Amino acid sequence: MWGSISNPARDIATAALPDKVVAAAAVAPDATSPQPPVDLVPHVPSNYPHFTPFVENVDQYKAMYQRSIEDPDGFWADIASEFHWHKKWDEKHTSWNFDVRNGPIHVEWFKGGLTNIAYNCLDRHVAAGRGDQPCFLWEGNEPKDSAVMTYSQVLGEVCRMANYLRSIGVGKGDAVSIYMPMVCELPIAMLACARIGAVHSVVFGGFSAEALAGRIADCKAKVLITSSGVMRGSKKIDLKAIADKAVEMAELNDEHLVSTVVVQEVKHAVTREHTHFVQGRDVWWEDALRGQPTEAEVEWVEADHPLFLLYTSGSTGKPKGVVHCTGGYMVYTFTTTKYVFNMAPGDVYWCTADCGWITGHSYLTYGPLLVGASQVVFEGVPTYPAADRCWQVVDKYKVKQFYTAPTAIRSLMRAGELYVKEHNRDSLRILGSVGEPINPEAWRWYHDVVGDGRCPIVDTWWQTETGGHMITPLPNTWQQKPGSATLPFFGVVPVIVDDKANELQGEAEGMLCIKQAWPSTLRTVYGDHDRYETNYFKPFPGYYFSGDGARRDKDGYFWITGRVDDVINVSGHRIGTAEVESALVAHPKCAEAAVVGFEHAIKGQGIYAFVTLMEGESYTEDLRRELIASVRSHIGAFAAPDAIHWAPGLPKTRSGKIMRRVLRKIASKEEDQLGDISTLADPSVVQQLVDLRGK
Ligand code: 6R9
Repeated sequence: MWGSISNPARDIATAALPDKVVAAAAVAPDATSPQPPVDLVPHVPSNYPHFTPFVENVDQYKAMYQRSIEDPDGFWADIASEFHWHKKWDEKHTSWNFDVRNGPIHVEWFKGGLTNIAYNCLDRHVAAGRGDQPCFLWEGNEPKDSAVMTYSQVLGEVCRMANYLRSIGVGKGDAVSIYMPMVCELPIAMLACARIGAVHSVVFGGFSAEALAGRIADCKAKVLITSSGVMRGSKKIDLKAIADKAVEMAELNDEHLVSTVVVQEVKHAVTREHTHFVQGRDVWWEDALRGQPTEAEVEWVEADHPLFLLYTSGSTGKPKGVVHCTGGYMVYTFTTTKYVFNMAPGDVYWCTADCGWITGHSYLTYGPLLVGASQVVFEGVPTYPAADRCWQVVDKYKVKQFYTAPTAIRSLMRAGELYVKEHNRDSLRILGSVGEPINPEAWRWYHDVVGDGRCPIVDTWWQTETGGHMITPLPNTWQQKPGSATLPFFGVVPVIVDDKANELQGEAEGMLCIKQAWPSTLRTVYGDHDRYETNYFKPFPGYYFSGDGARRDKDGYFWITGRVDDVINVSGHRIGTAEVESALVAHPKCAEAAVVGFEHAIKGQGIYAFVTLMEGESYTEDLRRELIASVRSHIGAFAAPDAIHWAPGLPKTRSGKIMRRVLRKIASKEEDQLGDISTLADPSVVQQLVDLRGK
């Protein structure tokens, strides 16, 4: 059965696939080819009668999947042929080593090929006559503010920005930092970098000056593109003031950084008159682009030329600059966008993520434009001015695919059904979830209330490092189970391993690893290939280690159980406990800090900090506030601890290692389930901590 297409009625699916993919997928694999770990559930007849999936059933999926992992060169080349390549890739274009025991880790896709992702996102569609189609449907923080930009208009603006960047000496391989709110100029700036082969580094607008400074300095950005300000709900944020401070801090150690700051004016937040401007260094976006032609030469880059770096938190040290490269990332984000959201050109799609995170890169700036969708770019928050904002916007633009995070779903669920029911939502076809495990209760509410039971849910598991969806349902192709990300996408070979890197078969629970390279595999950690190998490939030799735990059930479905390292997932944002700890310890009155996650009804996980003060300092509310402020200024408001627990001492082993397991139990009030604490150097600290709870 594996490898054959059993359903003959697949005309629609076939129409949506490159012919060669379908034809080759129908060829049964030989006996020596990798076999699926367990059999999959049979396809259950459709629950969604009005919905026709591109991949019609599980058998067709299996055939395509099988080919994708056995013949990656052929499978992905067929899809890549849909794009414009200035020079075609070599016949055998992939090569990788995922095993540290066999030498340096390296990954190559579309070797020999030259292309440009911005060209494929924009020029290709304009050339095909889609220039007048809306590309961005911008929806401001206030419901009265909105704007539409067509593909031609976006292309024109991208070219003008590209020309300007070139005029100030930015070229192939140079890093550009971007620190902006969700205005169309943000993806435009990203695409302008891509057009000239510059490497963008977007920093989420919620990060503090210090966090931005670290990211500017690490990649040695020549230019910073920012905005005057932003309204977040009813709060005004002076982004430029933060950016100024960041540039100053970054330059303390290296005066050759940022030579130009481009400032885009967000009039409804902070006007020009109220923006601090550094003569000779700063330039207004409008002035920079004035007189620049709306056409710009394309920089054709090698498929493995870096497209961007994006900083993400890990369990140790400072955030890592994850590097993604052009060709593989382009083909993979396109393919996942197309199949996971069942998206056709012209579909109206809305992803609520910010471009500061990977979801905004892959499923806002790049994937949907590669498909040719019209997409909502939303500046605001889901609960402003009221908790019905999302559904009002869905109706306004007739959104077909909606993609958001469980934390948003839970907060809207709490606001109540009435907000949803006030709006009709009949344009919706697919509902996506990303960022953290979705609890079955939120899943059901999303499915039954938001989608009126008509829309399949795609619970997509992936990471900054993976660039695109890894384990995800294909909508209406197989049966869903609330809370499970279900099955691997094409080209992805997930395995569950035990502590000793043994692969576990069948039903199993353990560490989630990936066995072979997929097109958008991260290529390195910027400036630190050793760290790349140590973090991702050394923990379980032979595999990429995700940092997540997972369980595989009897039907082969994957259930992500959450991070197994010291990373906390707060509202879908990854925060390293080490980063929060060092922000706390930076306060002169803090001697030591230990941070753990705890279950939070809305955010998924909250941040719980145990703090030991310097000798002679006392516990006060003011100090608690100062400690939280320290985290806000070192990282950003989104990383502020939810709880500070005073700790005269921390539970440590005799070798001085903090036992976080014990702290987690205390944070979640489960000290009756501490287990064996006999290895603690001083077991009495546990009772002291319990006594100080809530103090
Ligand atoms: C895309 C993104 C990655 C971490 C990842 C995991 C968690 C993301 C998930 C999920 C369960 C899902 N995660 N999607 N857990 N189910 N559908 O969020 O990237 O910010 O790098 O975070 O998020 O723990 O390891 P990133």
